[in-house]
Amino acid sequence: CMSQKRFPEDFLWGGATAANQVEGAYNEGGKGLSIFDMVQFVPKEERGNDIEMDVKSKEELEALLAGKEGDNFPKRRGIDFYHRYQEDIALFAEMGFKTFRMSISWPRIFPNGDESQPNEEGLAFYDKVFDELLKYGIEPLVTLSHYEIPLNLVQKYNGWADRSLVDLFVNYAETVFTRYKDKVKYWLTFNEINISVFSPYIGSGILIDEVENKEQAVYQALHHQFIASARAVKACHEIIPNAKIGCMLARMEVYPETCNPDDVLVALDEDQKNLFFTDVQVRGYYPSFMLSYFEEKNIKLNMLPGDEEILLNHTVDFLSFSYYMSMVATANDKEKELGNFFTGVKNPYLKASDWGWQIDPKGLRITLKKMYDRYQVPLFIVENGLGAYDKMEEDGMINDDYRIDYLKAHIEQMGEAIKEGVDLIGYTSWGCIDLISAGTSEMSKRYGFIYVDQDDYGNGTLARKKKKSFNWYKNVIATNGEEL
Ligand code: P53
Repeated sequence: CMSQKRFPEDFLWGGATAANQVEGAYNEGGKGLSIFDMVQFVPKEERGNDIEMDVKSKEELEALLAGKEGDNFPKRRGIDFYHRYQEDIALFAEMGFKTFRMSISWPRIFPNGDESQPNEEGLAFYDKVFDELLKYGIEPLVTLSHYEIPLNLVQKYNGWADRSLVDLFVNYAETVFTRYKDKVKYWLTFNEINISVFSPYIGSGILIDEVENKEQAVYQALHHQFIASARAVKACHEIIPNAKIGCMLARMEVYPETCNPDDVLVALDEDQKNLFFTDVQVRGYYPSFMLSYFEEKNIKLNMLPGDEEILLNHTVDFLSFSYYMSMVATANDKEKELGNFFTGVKNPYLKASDWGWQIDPKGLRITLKKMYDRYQVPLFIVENGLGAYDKMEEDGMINDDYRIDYLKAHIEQMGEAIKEGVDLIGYTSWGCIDLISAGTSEMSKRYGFIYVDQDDYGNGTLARKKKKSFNWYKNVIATNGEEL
């Protein structure tokens, strides 16, 4: 084949997870409760197409803490990565991973979030995980906060709504930078920092019914997170001079439903509201369209002297993002047709997953080109993949050709984007090992190359098994993306 090589030699292939979805052992090793330990599994028959992750009031939280018969909190058990990380990492190494994205659970390090001294047992656990990765030459890529806010900070401060969390977070970040400075070179601050707009509890630890002006509280909390993120960037650069630290956005590529300028404008507005987050974290200041939006909505951000300088002086080294699907925006007040978290309108040119997520590989290329045009910093895809029901055949095989098709099509478009000049430094597919879904707490929504024997109720042996996609991805990495 004469085609020009697509992926750079040092391209970081790998897979991604988060502590809250894999570790389990929620009350072992001195760990405190985190926000997602309080979210229950709700069967599809009751949940419908809604994604509802939020605890909304003190009352609701108290009731959850008191517990009742039949409670099912899947994130408390995860897939038992806490005890099985050696086996799992050996499988990642077998696939040839260059990098493994994971998160540190903040309440493993500071169980209540506001202690003066860290929990040594928690720190020691991640030492073991990083050592295991480095043993195989796998570079850890570590998210500081992936929906793992210590629950005590919710109870005491209503989460990021309170500025106190900035110092507490920076202290946590400095603690782990100092501890792991010789082991971890790639860091991310907040996972999908824009999620707070949809889910204030999961994104910012806010019990939304406890505040008067909801939007005000969410954007104030986000301001605190921007400041905390910028200060973490500063600390990272000081403590680990050869490290790279990035931001992380749930990217929502949005198309206008038609070429009617009204639709185009609505789509543009949605796009700006999504890129607002990376505007702040990559460019270092609030974009004017957002300041106008705040004014129109009578949102008054409380900024302290020095905040603007912090944002401007400590921008990220690279931009990372998740990409699963694209959206369609319309100026018409149409009925929401899709079982989709974010958007109402169906794209007639695309197929959707069993969860209504519209599969769009070219959308990934579009988004890569658009973001690289806008920011001119290295890009890193740290989540992408297909949530699907997998079936184990009688011979024990899991033939996930649909997953291979999805990943192949997306990687192809990444290659095209690189050929077209985009600086893409890595790709970690989401849920490289089956894990608990963030949105629905299902185990049966699977993303992995590795199957985990567990159902939505925690039944199963937790045994790991390679799916068909395992060897496929292994070959993708071995050929540096040339053979798909
Ligand atoms: P699940 C919604 C839409 C896009 C990304 O999601 C999202 C969500 C939240 O559900 O979150 C990211 O597990 C997130 C991961 C999550 C993954 O997407 O609902 O960073 O923690 O697991 C997939 O299928």
